[in-house]
Amino acid sequence: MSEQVKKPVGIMETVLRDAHQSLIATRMPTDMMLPIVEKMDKVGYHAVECWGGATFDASLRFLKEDPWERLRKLRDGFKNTKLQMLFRGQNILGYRPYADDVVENFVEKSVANGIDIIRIFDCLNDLRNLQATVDATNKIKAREGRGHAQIALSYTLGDAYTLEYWVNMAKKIEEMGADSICIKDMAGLLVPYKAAELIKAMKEATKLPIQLHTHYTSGVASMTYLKAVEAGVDVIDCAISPFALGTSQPATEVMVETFKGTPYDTGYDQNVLAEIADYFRPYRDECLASGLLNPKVMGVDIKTLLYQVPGGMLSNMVSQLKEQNAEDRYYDVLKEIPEVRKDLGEPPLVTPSSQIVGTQAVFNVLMGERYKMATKETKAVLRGEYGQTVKPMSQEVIDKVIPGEERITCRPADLIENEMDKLEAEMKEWKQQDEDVLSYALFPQVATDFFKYRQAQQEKVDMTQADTKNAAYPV
Ligand SMILES: [Mn+2]
Repeated sequence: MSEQVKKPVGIMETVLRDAHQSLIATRMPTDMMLPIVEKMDKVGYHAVECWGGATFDASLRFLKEDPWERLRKLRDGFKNTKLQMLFRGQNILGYRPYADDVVENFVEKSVANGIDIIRIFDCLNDLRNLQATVDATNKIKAREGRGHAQIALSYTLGDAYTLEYWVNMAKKIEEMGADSICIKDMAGLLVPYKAAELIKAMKEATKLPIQLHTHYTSGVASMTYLKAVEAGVDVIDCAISPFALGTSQPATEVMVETFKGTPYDTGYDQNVLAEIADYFRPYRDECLASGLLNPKVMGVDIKTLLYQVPGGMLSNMVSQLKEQNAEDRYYDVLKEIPEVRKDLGEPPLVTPSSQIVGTQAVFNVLMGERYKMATKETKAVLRGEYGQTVKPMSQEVIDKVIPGEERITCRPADLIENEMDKLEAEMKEWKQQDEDVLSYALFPQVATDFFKYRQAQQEKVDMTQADTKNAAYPV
């Protein structure tokens, strides 16, 4: 590119979603967010990610907040900035596949309450699991002129994941009617020169804008962004410095400064960014002091690159081994993880496939025989209930774990009947807004507990008398 041609890179700010999900278990309350919204709205971010992922679950479960209410308040404050959410394809924001009517309804309500851009991913990169969400978004776009469907490819390494694989996926995404593509590198596996190669090849294959999402876990992320931007990536995901680095994203201010005076100059005002950082810094200190932010997650974890296992999955595995008094088997399990992943068709390791592969690897090692016991989820993956994997699954393992059982090859949601009416009937005594049905659909127990809490609050129950531990609120 000649020095004269300007191509400012966009930044999506993640502090209101992924940054606090990655560093402080998604515990930032709405009250912490609202006072800084007006300032954040002045930056000119490409978008602010503020919803979806674990924020929905954590709001209801731990913060006793209505996530829909949070979204409406943020929408009120952000007058000029696009709001983005993360959506797990057919699993929406939950952990099981839902019928298409729930997916469509959720997309409708997300946009109606303030979301502009929906980033949709599938843990197997099975694009069929993303079509219903893309279609629902496009329907709104045709009707109202707003709504943007971004398909995210879960980035991973392995024999099947060649440059051709990613390029073909980019072409298919364009055909599906998505508005943009994201490369979602949840474990920080994408190294700088590979990123340049990947972005260049994908930009040649598609006209769609490409956004890059990574985590600082392995320590290479800001260099990866530099090479990706030089190769033509359109948007990068960053977090304001007090909630950047470690298991979070590269720091916004650092990337802004890096590209200053180059064709990629963001044009953002460092003074405004500094004020935003000043606002969040005392909260970071508070999180450190309370232990909510563990300094351990702020370092470089090079094991991520060595074993290609996301950090969260490693810590899960360690706690599972601890429970079984089998911490000495750590390295055996680490060796078993890629084997299980291969047996299951070499999927990316991202929620929920990461938990499925990790737990099965622990079982295989501790039982002394591979697949002597298989989890419910491993069986479901082998039956095809999560979708199609990039490589075939091991026939030997299929024969051992689900002998003689029927396997499905269709889009899994084709077998799920519409369920909105049934869900609404189940929860109608608590319904105060249409969105409540969707909260209930995703987390039936947690949402019901929240509805009880909400009702108790509205009826001015003395909360000191409420048995919050057992979610019992005297009404
Ligand atoms: Mn992420």
